[in-house]
Amino acid sequence: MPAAPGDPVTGPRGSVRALVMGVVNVTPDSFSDGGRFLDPADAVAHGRRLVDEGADVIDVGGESTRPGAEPVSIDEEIRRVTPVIAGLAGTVRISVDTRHAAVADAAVAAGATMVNDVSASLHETAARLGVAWVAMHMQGEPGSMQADPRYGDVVAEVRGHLVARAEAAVAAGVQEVWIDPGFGFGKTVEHNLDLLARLDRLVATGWPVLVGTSRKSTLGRLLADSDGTDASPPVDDRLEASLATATWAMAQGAGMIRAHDVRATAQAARVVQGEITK
Ligand code: HH2
Repeated sequence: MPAAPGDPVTGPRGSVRALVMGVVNVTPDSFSDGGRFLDPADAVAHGRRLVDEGADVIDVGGESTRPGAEPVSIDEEIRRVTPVIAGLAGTVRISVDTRHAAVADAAVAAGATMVNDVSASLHETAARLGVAWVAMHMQGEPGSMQADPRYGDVVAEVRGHLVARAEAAVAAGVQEVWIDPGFGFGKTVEHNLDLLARLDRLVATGWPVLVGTSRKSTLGRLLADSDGTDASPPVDDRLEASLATATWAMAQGAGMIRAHDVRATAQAARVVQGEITK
């Protein structure tokens, strides 16, 4: 039996609102907010701002996983994330965005209660630490994943992989498991759109689904196509597509949306749920 998602928010008509995971990247090179929150005080202030804007969870990351990103040492990743997690813990639920068990250990010691794992391999660490675990699908490694991603049936393959990882996590003792199709992680624009179109197939597994399309390059392509300019807008000018895809995902039954633009995403979540009635 899939684990229940954490703290669902129920609306006046009994509908369940999708949770909003706000992103705080303590990195010099993240594709969207790289270099803006390298100072822990700035990162904590940004996290608090996102909580005020309606974030239910703050996802703190110390390593960019954008295509071609430079790897960071474990020590450096720990040095980046732990003061920020400690500064935010107690005010909001914290997840740590990491592929490394040692970083997860340090992050949980600092106050994180969820491991957001783009490698989908840290289930035993999450079980040992007694925290929630996100299994995200990625084909390949960040350095080369966009070189030539290939699938027979992308929806079936991602679904099968995530269900197997979720079952392994429960067998290892993880109490709360989320699955995430990993938009942009070893996928072409067409793969991403197929996964989005058939998100209901992931939701139908019964595992709570996390979706992160926010500001990604596929959305830049869609916006360029939609206004006929053929020019992809800059990352911080992709709000319409981020909200459109987040709203679609919520309507398909996604339980949590990972977003940079938290105020607008949280408002969209309340609208979808029917909390706003006038
Ligand atoms: N996307 C990114 C990072 N972590 N985690 C999950 N579960 N799902 C995602 O789609 C996802 C993720 C990439 O976005 P960002 O953190 O803004 O960029 P970067 O990897 O460059 O730090």
